[in-house]
Amino acid sequence: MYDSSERKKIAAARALDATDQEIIEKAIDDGLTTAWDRLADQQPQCGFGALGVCCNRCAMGPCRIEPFGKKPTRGVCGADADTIVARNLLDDLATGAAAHSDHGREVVEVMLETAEGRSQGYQITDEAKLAAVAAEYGIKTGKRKKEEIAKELAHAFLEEFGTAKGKLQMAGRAPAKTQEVWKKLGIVPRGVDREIVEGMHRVHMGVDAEYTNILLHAMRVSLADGWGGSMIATECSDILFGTPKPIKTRANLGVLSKDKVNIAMHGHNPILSEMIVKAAADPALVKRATEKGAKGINLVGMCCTGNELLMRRGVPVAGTFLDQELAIATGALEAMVVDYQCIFPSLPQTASCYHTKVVTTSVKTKIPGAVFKEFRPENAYDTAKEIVTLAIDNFPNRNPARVRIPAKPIDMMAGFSEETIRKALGGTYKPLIDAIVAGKIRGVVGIVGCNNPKIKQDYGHITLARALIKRNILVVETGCAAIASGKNGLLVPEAADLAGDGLKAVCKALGIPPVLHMGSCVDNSRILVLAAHVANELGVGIGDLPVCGAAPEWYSQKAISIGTYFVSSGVYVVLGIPPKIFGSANVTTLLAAQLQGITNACFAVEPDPLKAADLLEAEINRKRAALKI
Ligand code: XCC
Ligand code: SF4
Repeated sequence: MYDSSERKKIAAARALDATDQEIIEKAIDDGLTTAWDRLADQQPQCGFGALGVCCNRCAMGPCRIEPFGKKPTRGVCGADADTIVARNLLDDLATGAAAHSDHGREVVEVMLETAEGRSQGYQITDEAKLAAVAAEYGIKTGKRKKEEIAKELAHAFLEEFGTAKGKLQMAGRAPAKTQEVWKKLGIVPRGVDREIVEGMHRVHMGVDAEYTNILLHAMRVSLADGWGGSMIATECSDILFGTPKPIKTRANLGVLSKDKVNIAMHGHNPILSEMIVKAAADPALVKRATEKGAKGINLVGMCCTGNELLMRRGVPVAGTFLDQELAIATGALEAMVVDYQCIFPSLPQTASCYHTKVVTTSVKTKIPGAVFKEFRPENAYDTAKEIVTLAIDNFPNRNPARVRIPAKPIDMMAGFSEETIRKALGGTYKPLIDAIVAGKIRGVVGIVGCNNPKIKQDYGHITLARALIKRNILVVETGCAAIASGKNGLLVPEAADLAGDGLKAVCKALGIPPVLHMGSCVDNSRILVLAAHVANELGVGIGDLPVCGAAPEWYSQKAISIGTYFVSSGVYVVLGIPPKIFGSANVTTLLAAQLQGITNACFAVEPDPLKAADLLEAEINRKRAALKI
């Protein structure tokens, strides 16, 4: 057991945010085991694994390569460090691309079922976007019913997954010069599923052994994600639920309510969380909540499904990836409802210390100890009502003596879709381009990705964002990075005061924050589209723009795919957590140097966010100089 000053010290080392620290202390007090404790239990972590030189691919293994040039230098099959490291990276990347894309496919399926009248509670909401995207696919719109157009578009989207056309339609959104680079490299993405499956094929023992060839395919898989699966997820979600517009909401664990039924929605796909939002507004359920002694129903989001909800509905967000256990540790949560991705398998165990029920909803994500309520589009609304009822009926089990809710949520603004940004600028990016040419804004950095208990929660995101805006670099964000900024007060227009004079003036004139929340992780596609528009207006490639990316606290395989599609599209990316590649000098050199000569972008690894800011600024200056601005 720790005394109170020890607890404070531990909490301060684990998280940047005071409300998180408060609940970390409570969790320690309550005797919970969290990700931080489990990371400590794992020490020392396997050095072979960390360097990427461990292979467990086939039954002749597991094998590992001695990283310092001694024996063994090859696995049983004869694979060397280059092959093993590259194959492991492709495997991780393909897993991440599959996660984004399978999520995208589910949204398309709901759109199709909705268009055919087979879903319950959904509708086609954004007709303007439907028409615009349909036109890109050559689908006639005119006076046709929105359902007819949506049906045809859904089929066209599904084609992108297993297309026989030989080229992803969505990837045609990239500037010609960028596509030219892909063509030269032979990595034009052909179909979402195809690239992922081919990736799985290539990592099988005895298939691809040449690290450059493996990594080129990894780039192709990532492009099929960013310009395919993820982009389709975003576009289709906008059509179904509306394209985000600027919206105000609040963030941190203080968004939980002491007298209402608290339901946290955690995971990724808006098709579940949107329906829970709808069900929670059902008058019969609101009445039931009061009958159980609550003052109403309080919905909060977590992680990316939280981002989907706050972008479109202004639903308050309880926190990032490392807040999932803390939300339960408040003792104030009646239910945590999840779909998939980034859900700790330990949640039911954490919840068992309180009254909280963990509800799984996807056949793809079952967790021992959770309540499973299968969520299908045909009876989505009924299932959502059942889940909300389950939470309401759990309210009387809350033990007020074990509840602790931090006092103050922080105001934040979100909803900066590409369309919204373009519209705010007057329909073209010329004002942004002018500001960049004039040097008022030096460039743009996308800060994206997760938390990782290996770095103090949110410290990397916030330190980097603050350093960049001070240097007049506009920051756009998605995923848990964006939520971190929300919790830290960077997503309000007043935060412009923290920016350098040039950026500050632009933000004040437009009434926007210096850090723009652009959505969930699949919404990194919004950043790609924005970059494509700007590049097209200038007649250059994305690789020519003073635009960079950073993932200071990433943990997920999805982040590997995201980083790689940015680099493949010409955007330099700095990682705060080292990828498992350092066991191969060749792979490392290719990713951290040689790629620059090909896509005009590469990866860098820099755990110190202030030094990362220096690297990003230097890259922006390099690209500005090449543009002669
Ligand atoms: Fe997951 Fe998307 Fe990472 Fe957050 S940022 S930890 S992937 S929730 Ni996507
Ligand atoms: Fe070992 Fe080769 Fe099998 Fe990997 S694929 S486990 S290196 S034999």
